[in-house]
Amino acid sequence: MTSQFPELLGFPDIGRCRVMGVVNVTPDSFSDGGQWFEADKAIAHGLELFAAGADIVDVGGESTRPGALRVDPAEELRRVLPVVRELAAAGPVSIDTMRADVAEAAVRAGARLVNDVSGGLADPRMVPFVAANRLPYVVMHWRGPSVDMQTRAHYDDVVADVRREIAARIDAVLAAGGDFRQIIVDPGIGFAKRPDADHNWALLKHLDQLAALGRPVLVGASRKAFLGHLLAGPDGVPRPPAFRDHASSAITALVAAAGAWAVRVHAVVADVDAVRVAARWRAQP
Ligand code: PMM
Repeated sequence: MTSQFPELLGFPDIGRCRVMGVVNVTPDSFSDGGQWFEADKAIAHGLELFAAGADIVDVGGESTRPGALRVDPAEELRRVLPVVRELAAAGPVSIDTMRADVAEAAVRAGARLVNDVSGGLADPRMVPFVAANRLPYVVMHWRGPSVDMQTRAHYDDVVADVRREIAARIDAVLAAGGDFRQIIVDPGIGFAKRPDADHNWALLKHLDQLAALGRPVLVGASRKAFLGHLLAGPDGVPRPPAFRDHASSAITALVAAAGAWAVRVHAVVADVDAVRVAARWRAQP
């Protein structure tokens, strides 16, 4: 990947990979389910992430773990809005949602980036909304709802297939009148990707193929199942999510050195150092 990030509306280049800290206002996320389900706890956690050096805090009210069912839209709004409003006063906030109504309310409450794991496929009103408002918009690779997404983890060539499917979603944003410079792409680590196959590793190793689409790349690998699988003990039992942070930071260093625009992570502190190491690494001729 090149040393400069492509221009992104609303987010000037800071010369290194950004750290996006995660606040899941959900009872059931795989990584931190229930810990930040109450608004005051979620807000306190988001403020801690900013204090620890997060460049962006990503607030979500719907779990997308494999097998998860959709949350009711009114409940999703109830979960995220007070948290977005409070955190947006402290720093840049992104809203992690597949719903245009939730995105719109969150943007009104101060969110500056829309992170849609469905890449606009889940809600037909999402792409027209972000396009009309020229909002920075994460287009993640997605093949359908979490409830049975792992049944769709079939690829001829995972890197080429994911790239082609993301390119189609970029085209959808442009066809709706959107701006190329508002788009961020994301390979969707763990989404219709098998933890015991090459899928996630191939995408991470070949991020340059995704970057060749001409847009900044966001990577969300933190605590995901492929790391639990890698770090399984001699009994073959996957390492639990709470014990995957060192491996997550190692991924941060690797993808930041490879030119990722941002990493979406849970633990933040080590990742903040990792992106600085990677920036220095990249600066060295
Ligand atoms: N992963 C999760 C949720 N939102 N958003 C983006 N852009 N990329 C991701 O990989 C991603 C995401 C699921 O992880 P979590 O349950 O720990 O939030």
